[in-house]
Amino acid sequence: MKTTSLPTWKELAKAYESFQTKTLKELFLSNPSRSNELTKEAAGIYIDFSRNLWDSSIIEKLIALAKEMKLEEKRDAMFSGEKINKTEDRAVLHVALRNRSNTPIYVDGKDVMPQINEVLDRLFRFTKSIHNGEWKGKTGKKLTTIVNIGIGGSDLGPHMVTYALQEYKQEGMECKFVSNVDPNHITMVLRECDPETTLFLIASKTFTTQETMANAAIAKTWLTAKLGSDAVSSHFVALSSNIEKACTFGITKENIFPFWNWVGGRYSLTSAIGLSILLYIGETNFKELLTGFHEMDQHFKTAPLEENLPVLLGLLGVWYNNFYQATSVAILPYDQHLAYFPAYLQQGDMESNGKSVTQEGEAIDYQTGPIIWGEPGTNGQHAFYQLIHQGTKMIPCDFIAFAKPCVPLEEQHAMLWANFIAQQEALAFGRNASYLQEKGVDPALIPYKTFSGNRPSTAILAKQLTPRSLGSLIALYEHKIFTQGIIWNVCSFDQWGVELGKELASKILPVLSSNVKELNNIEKSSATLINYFLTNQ
Ligand code: G6Q
Repeated sequence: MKTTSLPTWKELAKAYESFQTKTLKELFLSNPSRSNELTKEAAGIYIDFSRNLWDSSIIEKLIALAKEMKLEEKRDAMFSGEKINKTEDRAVLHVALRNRSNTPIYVDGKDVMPQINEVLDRLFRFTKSIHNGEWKGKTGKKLTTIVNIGIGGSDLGPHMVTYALQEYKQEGMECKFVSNVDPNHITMVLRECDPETTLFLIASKTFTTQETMANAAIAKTWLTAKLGSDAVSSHFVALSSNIEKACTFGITKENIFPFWNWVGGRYSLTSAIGLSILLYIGETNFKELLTGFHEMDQHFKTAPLEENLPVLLGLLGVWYNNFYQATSVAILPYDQHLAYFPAYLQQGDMESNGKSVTQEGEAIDYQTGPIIWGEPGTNGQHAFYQLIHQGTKMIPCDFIAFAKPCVPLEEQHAMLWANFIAQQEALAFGRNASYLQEKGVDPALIPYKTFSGNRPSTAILAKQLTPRSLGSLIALYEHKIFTQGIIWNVCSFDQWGVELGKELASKILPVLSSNVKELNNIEKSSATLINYFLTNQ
């Protein structure tokens, strides 16, 4: 079914024809209660949607489209454990991992909650034993440096969250991440580690990922060279759904924390994959994180679409992506703790909705997932905001901020907030030529100093960055992505697009490493690169 042939889509296209000439200035002037009407709050997250190029009539039409695409039914299907990931024949149940109300959720007729709770309990017990020193390294020392070895979904989430929640870290704990197959990455990290106090978490759902297996092998060699081969059992644990492969690597069964095939990599940070987070921030904070996720899950599941934050955020994105033809979305956190949040969302969004066939396998002739990018403010202001303010592209921006700082530097936090507000005002209302004339600006410079305004932004706020608000914020985006996937009628939970490159790399590797000059099966253009590599060793 093509979304673009639906009556509600056609309605929106018609509405866009007349709406596209409206400016934010006009929209605010024509409706004095616009700010109130377009701010919504749930699960500790407050969103001001008012500086966007839409109004209640457009929202109504977008919601009609969501209903026509059966968003509510499909959302309920996800929450009830149906196999909505059709191309992999899997349920999609990251919401079960943080189901703090513990209501049963069935997959193939079996309630998954007991196994989730059992693994969580094991993770909590393990964490306690690391923190109280009951679990020791081979030489009897406490393990205080966690090295998570994983990539993609087994890295980005834990990395982003541990960085974001560093004010909540358990005393003495350090956490490092190795993901890239580039040998520089593991070398840089191991250089800073003491084998006697380091715990390696091998985070891989499949336990076959080339990068992770290569880095895990290097870590094992490094450790055993210093502490002997019997050190592995006290310095390595696995987070995986492939118990057999983890055992073959040399990790004992008791040291493997499993998760399940209905947890997608990029949605896995609240599964065993999040052990680095748990070890770093402790059980109480980790439970708060889960609660934040759960609160937003519940809101998404139960709130009417008109009040539903992830739904509104998702529909707004569809409006820009498909009608205004905006190709990207900037994620601009005004909190340095969220430095890795844009990169995390890049995977979450682009791997989920970067698709060009429908759920029925037909080619798509409309735009799907946008490009996600961004950096923390205010850094971005001195780098790429120029293009957002005065460039030729429309770039809808998500501005994220927290009212209360995590560190006691209120004055500087106010500076941050002044910038946060000012940027959105400048984008929305710009600065026109007549104002500049009145101010006596050199007429020759007026075109350069004019800001067109009318550039959309959404303010996403919470009182403070806490484990709970972070959980809600992440879930907000997860469900936004879900909403958009339903509208675009794509399977948001597979990632076939990463396979071809992997396959080709495995064909190229033997040529690079064994110096076999057998280039017959290699693409001509790649042969040039191979030759460059081989002749410059
Ligand atoms: C995410 C993807 C992908 C995956 C990595 C790592 O949704 O599935 O990013 O997480 O390829 O996979 P493993 O955890 O199996 O090593």
